[in-house]
Amino acid sequence: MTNSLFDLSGRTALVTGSTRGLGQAIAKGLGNAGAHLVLNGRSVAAVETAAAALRSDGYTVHEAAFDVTSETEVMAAFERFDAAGLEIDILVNNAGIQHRQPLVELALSDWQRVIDTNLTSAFLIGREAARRMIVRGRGKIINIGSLTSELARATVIPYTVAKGGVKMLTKGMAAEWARSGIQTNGIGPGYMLTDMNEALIKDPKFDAWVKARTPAERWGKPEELVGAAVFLSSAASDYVNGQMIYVDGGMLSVL
Ligand code: GCO
Repeated sequence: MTNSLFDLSGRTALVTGSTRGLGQAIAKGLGNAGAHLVLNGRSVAAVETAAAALRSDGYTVHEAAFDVTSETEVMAAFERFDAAGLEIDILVNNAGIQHRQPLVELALSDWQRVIDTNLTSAFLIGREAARRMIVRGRGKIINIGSLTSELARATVIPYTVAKGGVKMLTKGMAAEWARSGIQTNGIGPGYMLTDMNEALIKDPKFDAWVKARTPAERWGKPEELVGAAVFLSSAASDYVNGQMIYVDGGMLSVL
């Protein structure tokens, strides 16, 4: 007797920034739970490559290369979904970039780029997805936050501000869309072994700090986000709204 509570069969999941890193791991995990996948990235070639790899493993995969910061491209992508009869049941707003630089040296263009990619994109894509989910009376939206949704780290302030905004956007979406059968929640990854963090992982001092500051005394693996993602994508979370689940080895819980 399998437990259907976490079964995503018959559902289609759009994961932004899913050609690598956390997005790729989350997409594969949702596919393992039965979802059909819509992969996204800015690069057509990277989306094609990631889709081919997942298809060779037996997953049902659609390709949606678009710039998540472009309202025009986001709206055109959803019009293509509509034309193809592709209903996005699950949206994971994962796309994000990092920019490490002291605020006093930061250019406005870099500030804007991080805010646009990490926060505004979740609004743009969430708005298009919700317009359609509301009609159907159901939907799951998962926004990917960060430890920096709660605590600031010097030199990553635009990222911190954006991820703090992701937490409040999650609550805002819940406030407006829960009545329409949409559950919006967030996942806050801890320090994960990703390309984005390569410089930190390779820095012996930073690596030692992460291991000392984290109760689990290690970095997280991208696939360790899958459980929370499947939970928040499934019927198991039908009465959960506006919450952040921190998958951080306990870092946020200790001094
Ligand atoms: C950094 C890291 C962090 C982590 C993650 C922590 O420079 O401190 O990139 O931002 O990636 O977001 O939750």
